[in-house]
Amino acid sequence: MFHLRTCAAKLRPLTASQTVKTFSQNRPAAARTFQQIRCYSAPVAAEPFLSGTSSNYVEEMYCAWLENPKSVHKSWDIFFRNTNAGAPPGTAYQSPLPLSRGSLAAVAHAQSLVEAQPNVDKLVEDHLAVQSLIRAYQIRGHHVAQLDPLGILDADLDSSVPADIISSTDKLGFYGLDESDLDKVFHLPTTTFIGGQESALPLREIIRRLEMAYCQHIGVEFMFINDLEQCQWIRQKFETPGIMQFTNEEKRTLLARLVRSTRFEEFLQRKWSSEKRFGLEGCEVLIPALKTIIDKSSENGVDYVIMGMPHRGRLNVLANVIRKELEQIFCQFDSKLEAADESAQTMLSQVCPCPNMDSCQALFLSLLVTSPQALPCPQQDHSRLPQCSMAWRSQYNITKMIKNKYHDKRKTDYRCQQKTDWTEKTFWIWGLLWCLQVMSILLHGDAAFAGQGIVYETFHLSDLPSYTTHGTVHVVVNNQIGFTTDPRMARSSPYPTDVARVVNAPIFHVNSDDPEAVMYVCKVAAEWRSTFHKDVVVDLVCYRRNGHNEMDEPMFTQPLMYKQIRKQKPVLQKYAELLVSQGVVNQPEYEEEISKYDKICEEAFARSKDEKILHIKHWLDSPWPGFFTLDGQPRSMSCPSTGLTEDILTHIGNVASSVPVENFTIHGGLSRILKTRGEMVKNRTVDWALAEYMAFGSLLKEGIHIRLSGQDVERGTFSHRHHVLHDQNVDKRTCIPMNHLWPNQAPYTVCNSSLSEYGVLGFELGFAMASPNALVLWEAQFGDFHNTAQCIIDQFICPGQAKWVRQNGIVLLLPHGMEGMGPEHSSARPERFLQMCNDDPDVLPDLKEANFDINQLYDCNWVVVNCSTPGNFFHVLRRQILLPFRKPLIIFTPKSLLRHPEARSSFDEMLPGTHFQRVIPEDGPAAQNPENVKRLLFCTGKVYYDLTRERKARDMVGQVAITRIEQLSPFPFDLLLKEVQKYPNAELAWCQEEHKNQGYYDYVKPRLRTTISRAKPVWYAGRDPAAAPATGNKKTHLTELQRLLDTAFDLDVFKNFS
Ligand SMILES: Cc1ncc(C[n+]2csc(CCOP(=O)(O)OP(=O)(O)O)c2C)c(N)n1
Ligand SMILES: [Mg+2]
Repeated sequence: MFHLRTCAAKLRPLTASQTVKTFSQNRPAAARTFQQIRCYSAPVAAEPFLSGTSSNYVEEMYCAWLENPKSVHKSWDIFFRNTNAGAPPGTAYQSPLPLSRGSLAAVAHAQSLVEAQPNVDKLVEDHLAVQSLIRAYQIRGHHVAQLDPLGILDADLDSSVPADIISSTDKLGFYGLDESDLDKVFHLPTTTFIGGQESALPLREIIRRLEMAYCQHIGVEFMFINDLEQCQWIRQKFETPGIMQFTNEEKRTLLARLVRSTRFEEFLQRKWSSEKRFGLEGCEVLIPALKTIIDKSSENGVDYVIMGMPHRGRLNVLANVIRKELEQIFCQFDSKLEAADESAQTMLSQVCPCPNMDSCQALFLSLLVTSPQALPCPQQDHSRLPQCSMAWRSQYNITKMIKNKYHDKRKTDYRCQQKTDWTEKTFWIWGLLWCLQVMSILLHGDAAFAGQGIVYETFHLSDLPSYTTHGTVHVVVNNQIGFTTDPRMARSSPYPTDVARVVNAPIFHVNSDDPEAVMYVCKVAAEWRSTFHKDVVVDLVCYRRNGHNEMDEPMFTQPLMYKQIRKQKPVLQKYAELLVSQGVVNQPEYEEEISKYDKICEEAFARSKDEKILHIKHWLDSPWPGFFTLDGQPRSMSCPSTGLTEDILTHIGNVASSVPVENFTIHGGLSRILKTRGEMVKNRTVDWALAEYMAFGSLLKEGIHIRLSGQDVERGTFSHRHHVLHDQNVDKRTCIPMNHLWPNQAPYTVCNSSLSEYGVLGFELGFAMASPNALVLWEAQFGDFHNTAQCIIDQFICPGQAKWVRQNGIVLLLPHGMEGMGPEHSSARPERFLQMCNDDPDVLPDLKEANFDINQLYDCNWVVVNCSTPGNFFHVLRRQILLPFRKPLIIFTPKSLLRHPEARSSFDEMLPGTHFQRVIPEDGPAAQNPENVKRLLFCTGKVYYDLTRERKARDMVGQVAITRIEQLSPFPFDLLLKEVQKYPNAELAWCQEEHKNQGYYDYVKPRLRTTISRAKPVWYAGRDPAAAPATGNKKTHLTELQRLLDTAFDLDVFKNFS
């Protein structure tokens, strides 16, 4: 388990005569060029050994020799001179030609020179070996870096030393070198900066400097990056001799920050020793690390940082990075604290502006914290708090939300600046500016970083044009344990951070007991982000001084590790001793710093006792200014008509059926589709795609940014949408007609996503959170696949307002319908969404209440609809924005109805004064003579069309009424009561195409019964219960469908059950 140390320290120091200066050519490092130019003279180029890597090496030396003949070894100097003078290929080494033919004296002179030089083959090999050796350190040096502060573990889970790292002199043999070569001088390749101003060094010094760069307390993983400029940038940052220097002032600041971090945890431990707080002890360096990243980024133009983090050290980050008032934090521990705000059940989402950052004045920090355990929940018995429930998943869900919050902030702020040209091009120029100002930092635990697949999913979003944040700085609190699980049982990759390699993010592992090394890598990470706008990872290799929480006994499971931890001197103490020994601070100054901060904590603690009420809104960052009243209430409790004028409908329809740019050739099939659209517009009708167009286009006119994201949404999985046109003759030339609708419209973003539901839905949720003035829609390819994003739905969308104290108007479009497409492409699982609705099935609300429908919407946790007409789909999309508050909207969208000739709506259903119909009542012959109706069938969605066809075929239009419930939740009790009362002689049945244990039945039945005070039964016509959502056999599908229709229209079928 102990690292073998490399041998450089044991190697003899250089003697004065061997100092590198002797070999210096005083060529500035910057003069080196990375672009190699083939520039040998013809004879040199023709030398037989000049092939492969050796040719690069000799070429480089040749260039150096041309600049300054003394810069290369004497032997090479002679060789180049000879070959330049005309030595034929292959002969220059063995018997060089005389410099001047015919002169015996010259022949003899040249001969003596050749005899004086060493075996040139060996020389070339040695130089190549040294090049390989340098490269080996760059690639694998981190494996031997001393990363574990405890000195007993291996951060890469491997105690062996790679064969090509020189851990003892006998390993020189790996390169065909031996001890006698240690004092030979070697020319340095351009791919290293260890020389500083020197271009050649003795081997001994080369190894020593490589060790200094790669094998101390920093392990740099970067050689997988396939961009030369980026690799050179990193090499320069870590290899340049003496680059890691700190001024005394910087050292004192670092010490002061460590004092705060450490003493804060100690204070909490003293005051609330029996509370679980998931303290930072063992990684106190996190606080100065974050502050360094923020400071450095701020210097580079960042003025808004959005941070996401898990449980570990959360209070400390709030106190010492966000600078949340200490009394506000301390009062959370008071179990008598009352919640002032509605819905404030848990103190989960803590986001706050921070106007008084000490490090940069205009900096605002938003912190999203995720786990309920770090802060005690008011009105809850702490001892029974669920163990970290979903903290982990939350952490990564937050990842995407953060990324989107960032993304959307760019757009909304851009709009605030009243930029009117919303073309994609200008947007991206602004995007580049924004990436200088807004940045995200994500914190992770080691076990979760390696284990949670969402980390991989979001890394893959990091460079996609519509999802990038232009570089997130990831900080891993790598305490080398996950709860009680040893990393060797928790991951198969060497490091917990290996997942970041897929996006070429550099990874800086650092021993967190070396605070200066930590500050240095944080500084480099921030610079990387501001230089390349890409992700970067800082892996703080640390330990966890206590158990998983303060109540846990770690010795049960990690006895040896914890014996070592007990002996471990805290990092603050170590660093203070170092600075005292260096004379940077003296002991009294250090002690004063400690007592100053302790006093701050004590005073805040005294003040915290005055806090009696918890105001959740004080912990929130973006309260959607202007959207709510100052009290946080909706500005009204009504919704205007969602209809539009004929002119607007026609204009949008015309753009939707045209190509609004010149010389743009579209596919012939698409021309036909657009032509059909044009005809529909002339006929004043819309199908599904056109209805969506009308809704989006009209909201854009009103300044609402629309973002539609998901797999293949641009064309539409079912090839019905075609929002992005592709020129058939010019590669990658596209046109988005939706962005050509109005002169000053808001932007329309439609983006095909990566094949990730979890990552992408989380991203969109964050987007929707940033502003109420954006309609953000995520479409599943098939509704079935939302299940891979279940955490986002369960933990964020469903309980959003209650748990996170934030409204969110995200829209989920979930293609759904039993159409014989098998068990993976049929069901968006309506039963799951309905089961999570927060209304009480057994309580009939006050139907006489003013604005009953809007109040219902305000009280619900989400809205679930299944529209049967394009017109209603249009209205519900517009209502989502015209409502004075925001709720998530789940829409089960159709597949076959997209092209169903009856699934059309007239403009008349979309004109001013019209609105979304929660229920579409029967309006045929049955409604004319309601007392003749024997059965009132309730249904939702596509099955309506099957039912009406069957009813017509059976000639039962007068006997069976069919009423569509378009808004399933909140349940339209008021309208359904009227429907039931209208048909006094009808028996009631619910008809659905889904299996009985699925679909809507379990949700609808008790609510319908409550509506009619349980006066009648509510029968079921549909498929039998089943485990799978649908059969894979087409014939079985059709048989099942016919059976359910038979039941629906057999007026005697329920007689035996009465
Ligand atoms: C999705 C999920 N799975 C499991 C847990 C339970 N859990 C909470 S913390 C934790 C260990 C996390 O280890 P690590 O990521 O290394 O962070 P550390 O606690 O060591 O800082 C586990 C398994 C959880 N909260 N969420
Ligand atoms: Mg851990």
